[in-house]
Amino acid sequence: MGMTIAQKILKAHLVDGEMVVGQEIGLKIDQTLTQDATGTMAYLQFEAMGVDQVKTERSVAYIDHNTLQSGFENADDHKYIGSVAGKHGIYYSKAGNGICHQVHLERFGAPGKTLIGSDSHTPTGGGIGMLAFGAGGLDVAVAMGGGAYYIPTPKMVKVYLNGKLRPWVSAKDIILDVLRQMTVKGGVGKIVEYVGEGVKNLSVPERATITNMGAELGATTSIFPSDEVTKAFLEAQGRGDVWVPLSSDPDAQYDEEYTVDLDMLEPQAAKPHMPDNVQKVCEIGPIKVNQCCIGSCTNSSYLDMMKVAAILKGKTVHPDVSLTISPGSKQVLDMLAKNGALSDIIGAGARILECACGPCIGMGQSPESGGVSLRTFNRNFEGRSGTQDAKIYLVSPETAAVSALTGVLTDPRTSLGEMPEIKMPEHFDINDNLIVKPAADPSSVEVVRGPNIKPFPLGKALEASYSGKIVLKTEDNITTDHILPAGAKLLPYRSNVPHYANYCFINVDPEFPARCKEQGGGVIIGGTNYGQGSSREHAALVPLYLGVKAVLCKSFARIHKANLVNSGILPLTFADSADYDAVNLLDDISLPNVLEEVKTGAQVTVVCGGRTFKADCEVSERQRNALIAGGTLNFAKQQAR
Ligand code: MIC
Ligand code: SF4
Repeated sequence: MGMTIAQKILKAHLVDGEMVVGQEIGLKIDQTLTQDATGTMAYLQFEAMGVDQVKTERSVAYIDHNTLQSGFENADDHKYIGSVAGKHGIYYSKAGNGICHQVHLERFGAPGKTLIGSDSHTPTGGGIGMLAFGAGGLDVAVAMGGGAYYIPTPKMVKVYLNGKLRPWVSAKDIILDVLRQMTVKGGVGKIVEYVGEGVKNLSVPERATITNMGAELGATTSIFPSDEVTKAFLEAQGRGDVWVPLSSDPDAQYDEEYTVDLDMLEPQAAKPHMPDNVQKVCEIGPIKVNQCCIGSCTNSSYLDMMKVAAILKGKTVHPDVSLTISPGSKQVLDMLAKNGALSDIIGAGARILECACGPCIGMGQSPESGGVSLRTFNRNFEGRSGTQDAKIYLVSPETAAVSALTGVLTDPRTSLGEMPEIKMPEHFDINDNLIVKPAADPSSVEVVRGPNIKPFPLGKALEASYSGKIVLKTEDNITTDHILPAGAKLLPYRSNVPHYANYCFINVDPEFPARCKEQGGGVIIGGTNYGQGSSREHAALVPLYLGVKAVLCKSFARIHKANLVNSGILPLTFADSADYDAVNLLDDISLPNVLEEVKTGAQVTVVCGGRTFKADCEVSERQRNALIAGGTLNFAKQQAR
């Protein structure tokens, strides 16, 4: 039987298990990446493993999230990451060099290779035919140490792209349409592949916009073929030697299929507060806009920025709108500066921000109270911008730039006539002077740990039975931003779990941290798709620190579930989702036979609110052992003994 692109790469990297849908497989990982908001934990865990030099072909540590440095904390984190990188064979991309996914695509990614990154948008690499996964920091640490990365064998989804995009319609509109069709839960346990004649009409950065936002589908990852377009991109980056062709076999089997007719597609927007709440821009109508933000790992390529510059050239941003621009990398910004496009952007009145995540993760530029902000980003979860009642719409760079001029949400086809044509450059300007190579003599490097860097919590071995209280009951689609908000005020504490713990679920139930402390922890109840969004393992480590022993919900998002297991928190799902309605905050809850049940893979008996019912603990053998030991690191230590 023929294979899909992803199956070919999976097979070439398979080191454990069998590729049977749902069964766990272990993969050899060629490359890793971290960013600073998850990196400190990943490197503390890597250090705890006692491995001297990374065993991957390439590992890169990026500084792109916490670049505000409003106190010593972030700068200390950067110093720690830089020194740990130098000592252990990891390349270090300094603050200012750009957003991890954009820079990795430009300078390191390679078709046919595997990549895991401690950031959920790592699948951006699928734009050049790389099999790239978002993962928790511990999984990245293990991969750096040469260990396999484990995932349940995914189902395969085909998205057929027909035809060619019309002027003013862009890659962002394609992925927004896929989100409309598949929803934010539609990709869980699946790899999404883009095929069809429409593919050849999309450049690598456009493909990367699409694979990037595959994270919002909940997909394991997304991937494009590696073809002549990929080759030209890599050659233009001076890296033609890493190109290999890759495509699916004609008789490859897919579990699901979707179609997007590119020539029929119109500009789309994801309305507040979910990326799948998608409607055509022309149907939403001319709502008043207060802010437009262009950038983020989804839409900050040279191509995107050149389009924006061409739209803004010679015009002025509407008096009521604040327009921010954050180019994705130093390469992009440098090229805009050299060819004059930066001047067109500045001249129109845009505010130029650093090449970093910035407003996407609430590091500044929070909108005004109740403000409407159009963003080219990938997430519009409530409160993520830093303003709880702001209304965030996710749109293409074209829609954002045109609306910044008109002051209202505007279908870009309607106002400016002909779309300026932007060509991919034959050569990108290459200057890697912000990427520090690992030290030639690792023993000479001293790892620097600032006072904000606190040890990470470790789980406790599972006991025969458990009893406690329900400390929180939540609804469907709880995001990791709900579990642990980010933003300018809290991101500085990513290396300080005890302090960060005071903000756990703060926007859902402000009493949660105090309640956990009072009860000595307990069990969290959730609805469907619990833990969607970011890969931040803090969303597991902090509840662990607060004594949470289990999360019992209707279903989990993939990365968060893996992070719970890694930290030794039981991921349980209601066998009968009707039981969800019968459990309430502060009910007594016990798992009278949990150790035996987890050991044998039986359903877990739950006694709560005077009723007895069953929950599933759907994990692999490997994960079972980790849960029994109280987390993956504990289990690894036991095995080492
Ligand atoms: C995000 O977009 O939410 C982040 C910030 O990049 C996260 C990682 C983090 O929380 O540090 C992600 O997507 O994984
Ligand atoms: Fe950074 Fe935003 Fe991309 Fe996350 S989604 S990596 S915060 S730019």
